[in-house]
Amino acid sequence: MKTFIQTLWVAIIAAAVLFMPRMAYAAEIQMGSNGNLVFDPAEITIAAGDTVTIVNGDLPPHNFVIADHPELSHPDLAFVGGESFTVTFDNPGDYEFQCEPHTGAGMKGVIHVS
Ligand SMILES: [Cu+2]
Repeated sequence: MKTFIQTLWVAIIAAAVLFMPRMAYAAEIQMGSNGNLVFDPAEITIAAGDTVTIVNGDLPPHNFVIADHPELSHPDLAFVGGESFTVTFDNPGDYEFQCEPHTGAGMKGVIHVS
């Protein structure tokens, strides 16, 4: 019985270690990182149901627009550094996003949702 309880504990701890980071996963993308007109990182891979927080950095204003997905976009311009918003991606796919004022400067990226 004691061995069974010990084994059970090991299994519970192993499961917690395996699944905890998954449950708590939330990616962050910075806009205008280090004074450059970029998203940082510009490419990430997340799982369906994960949340991405987009944080305003340098050289505002910025926005976050995914063509064909207005429900996931944040077209309002962010003017204040540190301003942030979160987007939850429920469906798998590749989501190409851009900052409308700076698309010509190459401020774009992609989120892969597996
Ligand atoms: Cu921008």
